[in-house]
This record gives sequence, C-alpha cells and structure tokens, in this order.
Amino acid sequence: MPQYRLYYSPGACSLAAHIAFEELGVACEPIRVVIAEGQNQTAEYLAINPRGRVPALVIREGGREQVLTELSAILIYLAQTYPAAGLLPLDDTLPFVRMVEWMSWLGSSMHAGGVRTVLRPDRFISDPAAAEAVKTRGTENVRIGFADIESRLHGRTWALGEHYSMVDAYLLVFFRWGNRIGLPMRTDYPHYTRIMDAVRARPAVQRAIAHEGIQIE
Ligand SMILES: N[C@@H](CCC(=O)N[C@@H](CS)C(=O)NCC(=O)O)C(=O)O
Repeated sequence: MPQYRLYYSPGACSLAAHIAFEELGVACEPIRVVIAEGQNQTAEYLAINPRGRVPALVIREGGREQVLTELSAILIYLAQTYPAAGLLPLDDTLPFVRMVEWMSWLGSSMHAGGVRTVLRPDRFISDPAAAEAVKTRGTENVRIGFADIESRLHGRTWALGEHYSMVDAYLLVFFRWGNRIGLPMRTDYPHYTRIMDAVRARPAVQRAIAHEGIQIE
C-alpha cells in the first residue's frame, strides 16, 4: 500500500484532493502550505514542487517517492488506484470524457484564466494601477463561467448525472471562490447551490473542510 503526503493550502483547489482522500478513507498525511504566507515559495517546498503550486501529492511506494502535481492528475490517480470507491467514472468512454471535459475547463478557463485574474491580477499585469481593470474584466468572465455551470447543472443530481464524483468536489472549490470574490452564489446560481449543499453535507467533505479550517457560505 503506498503512503501519501498531500500538500495543500486552506481553501485552494487542493481541497478537492483532500476531499478525495477523506472519501476513500485512505491514510494520507496532509501538509499545510499556506500560500497567503508564501510557504509555497520556500526552498523546502520548491524542492517538492518546483512550480510552487498546490496540490502536490507525494507517493511513497517500494522505498521510492514520486511527486504528482495537477489536481486532475491526482484525482484520476486516486480514482484509478482505488476504483471500488467510484471517485470518477473510468470505465465507459462517454462518462470518462465528460469528466475530462469538466476538469479541463475548470482548471483552465475557470481557474487559470478566470478566478486567478480576480484574486491575483498582479500575475497578469505589472502596473498596479491597471490591476483593477483586470479584476473587473476577470469577474465578468467568471460570471459567464458560473452561468455556464449553472445551465449544465440544471435538473441534475450531480455534475456527472446520477453519481457523486470528484467533479462535484472540484466544483465546490469554485463555489467558495465565487463567494470570496463577492458574487451572490446562492441567489444567482440555485442549481449550483443545491448540488454544492449536497456535497457539503457529506461527512467526508465536512472532515476536509474542518481540517483545513475554512468556511463555505
Ligand atoms: N493547474 C494546477 C493549478 C494549481 C494552482 O495554481 N494552485 C494554486 C492554488 S488554488 C496555487 O498553488 N497558487 C500558488 C501560486 O500561484 O503562487 C492544478 O490544477 O493543480
């Protein structure tokens, strides 16, 4: 059985990987790397993930350690290593690619090109005077993204249909970020809210949230 260390920052996208471990009940040592305090840029952390990002999963097996980065890769690794838990649909082509479609879009347009422009405009423009304009335009883009999520979740039990999956956990990260950037998530996105309330009600999710010490409105 591999041993795991999961590097996470409270409320970062690493929350979805944290939830995955709680859902699996697989032992994992969660290691806090607080981005707001620059802990992701220390020499110690950069030796683990030179990209300076979380999540990073250290997999220790047979006396050897490997580091896996990128949330979607970590979720697929866990789903495939522990298939009985059904974290993600891996067996049939269409459900599988639907999951890849969600995770690709969340990781790119919604995260790197969306919420990040609002929370970290300094990464997109060096002139602090122009940062506000980046944030404003970024917020508009994020709202377009949330409207798209809302329409896709309409009439669904979970993001992928009848089965809860780690796509729902990933969506919870964005729901919280939406609140953080001041969007009225509960009033503007009722279908998204309904599913996120169901995600939050899961004991595994509550454990991950409590461990990270974060709030989700
Ligand atoms: N594409 C990466 C993105 C990881 C990422 O950007 N994580 C953020 C936290 S949500 C981070 O580590 N930010 C630190 C920084 O940008 O300095 C993934 O999906 O894992």
